[in-house]
Amino acid sequence: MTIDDSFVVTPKACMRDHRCKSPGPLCALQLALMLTALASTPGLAEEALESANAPVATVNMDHSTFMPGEITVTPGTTVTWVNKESMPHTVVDLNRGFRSKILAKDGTFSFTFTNAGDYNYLCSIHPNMKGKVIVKPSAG
Ligand SMILES: [Cu+2]
Repeated sequence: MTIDDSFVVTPKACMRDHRCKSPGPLCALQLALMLTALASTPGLAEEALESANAPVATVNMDHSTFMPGEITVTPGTTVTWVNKESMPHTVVDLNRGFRSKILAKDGTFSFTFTNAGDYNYLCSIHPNMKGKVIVKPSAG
């Protein structure tokens, strides 16, 4: 996966790595443009966040438990569930936003959360095995 350099450059990175073709002011301009995009258009903001950080999180399944059972992420985060045990499990959103196939040992399922909200899910094989993903924009 390639990341557009224009979105990963920060003033600090400029100072440290000299990755910008021109010095400081252009970096500041790029940052300002990015922040403007973040502030004004939610759709672009999500794309920018995704390219800038490509945030990821992992939830393990072991002992018929989602761990962590509750996780808070920012919009654009890709959560990957990993089944650590031989017991088969699934990941099923109660609101049908996502649904994995049956995951054998070492099987994984990923879903990218673009919209803020609470996502309660369970394992359809073991309905008592529940988890929750909370998606909310980071403060500031
Ligand atoms: Cu299960």
